[in-house]
Amino acid sequence: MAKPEIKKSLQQFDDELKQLYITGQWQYEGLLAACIGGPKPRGEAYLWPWKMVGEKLAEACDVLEESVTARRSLLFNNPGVPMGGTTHTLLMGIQMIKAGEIAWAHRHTLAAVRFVAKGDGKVFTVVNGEKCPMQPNDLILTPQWTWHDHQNPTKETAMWVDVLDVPFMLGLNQPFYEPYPGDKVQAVRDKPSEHLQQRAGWVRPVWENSQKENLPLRYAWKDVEPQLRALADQPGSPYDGVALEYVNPMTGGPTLPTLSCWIQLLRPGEHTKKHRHTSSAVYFAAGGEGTTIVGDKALEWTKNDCFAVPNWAWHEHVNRSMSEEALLFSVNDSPIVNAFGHYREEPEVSLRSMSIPAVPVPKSK
Ligand code: GTQ
Ligand code: FE2
Repeated sequence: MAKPEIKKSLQQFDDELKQLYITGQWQYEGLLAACIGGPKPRGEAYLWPWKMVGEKLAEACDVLEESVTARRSLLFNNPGVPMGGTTHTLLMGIQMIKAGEIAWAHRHTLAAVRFVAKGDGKVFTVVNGEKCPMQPNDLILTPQWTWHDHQNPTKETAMWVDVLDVPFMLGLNQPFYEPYPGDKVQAVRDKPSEHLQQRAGWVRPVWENSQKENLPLRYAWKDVEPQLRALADQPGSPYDGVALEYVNPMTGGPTLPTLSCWIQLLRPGEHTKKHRHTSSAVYFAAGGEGTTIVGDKALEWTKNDCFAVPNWAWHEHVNRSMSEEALLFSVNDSPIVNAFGHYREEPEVSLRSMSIPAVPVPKSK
């Protein structure tokens, strides 16, 4: 059979396709390049020092007169994430609320967590009518589409770390937002029998269906700290030290569908082994001083510093002090990565890989 006459060159054909908003797979150079050799870490290892952020927050208190519905929150943009975000999925910031102020009630599809840096327990966030006191190191959840307002009836400025799944949610184009109708603040559940938090506890009413979403709302430091202390003599994770995940007791799963929160104790002089994983994380130094080495960059942190560890970047943590403990609060996107079975870690999967201590048996004589 005679070969059909070639009427146009491949180049001409590709140009024609382009006019029609089509690309031939052979032209899709970016796809192959992106896949070969695995992910390039998205964003940079970057640190926002408290020394600078604290000054800017103080200025924000003057410039932004009332926190109102526009929260007085300084949000950290990773210089390597042009779309905006502290990592490619997570947004971290520090929010400050002056004495007597109210951050108005609203809700959004973005999920958020708050880790308290300054507050005396009379400061509170209301979540779906539940009053959640905010004491240092308390973790308060405002899950997706829950009403929330923040109030500071004290005489002191309060502040906390905000972490939201903003870049992930905007990537999926799922933003919805509503101000609370009619008032600055939402109605509060005042009957103890209608409080939500204990419905996530050891016992629950037999006549109610158990709600798995939006519970619990508060992890009080007074409950978490003793657990952390009690586990401090264990070997811990070789990569993360004595790291605890804030679990959802209703599902047994992560803190929120998109966010996993961790509290991590590095013992004096502890230097963890180096690893990398497909989840990204944002950190808040809650105490002590240390260095997190990410690739060839050393992030030196002290209390109230925030930093980002991009996904698939090699990293290790060091407690620089030989006498003091260091405490890191962090939030990672492993629930998103895990939801589709994409969690990978090198040199080994360390999460949930070790056995619980064995049943003690007396030594034979
Ligand atoms: O406190 O409700 O940092 O809605 C960003 C968005 C805080 C909040 C942020 C928010 C909030
Ligand atoms: Fe909000």
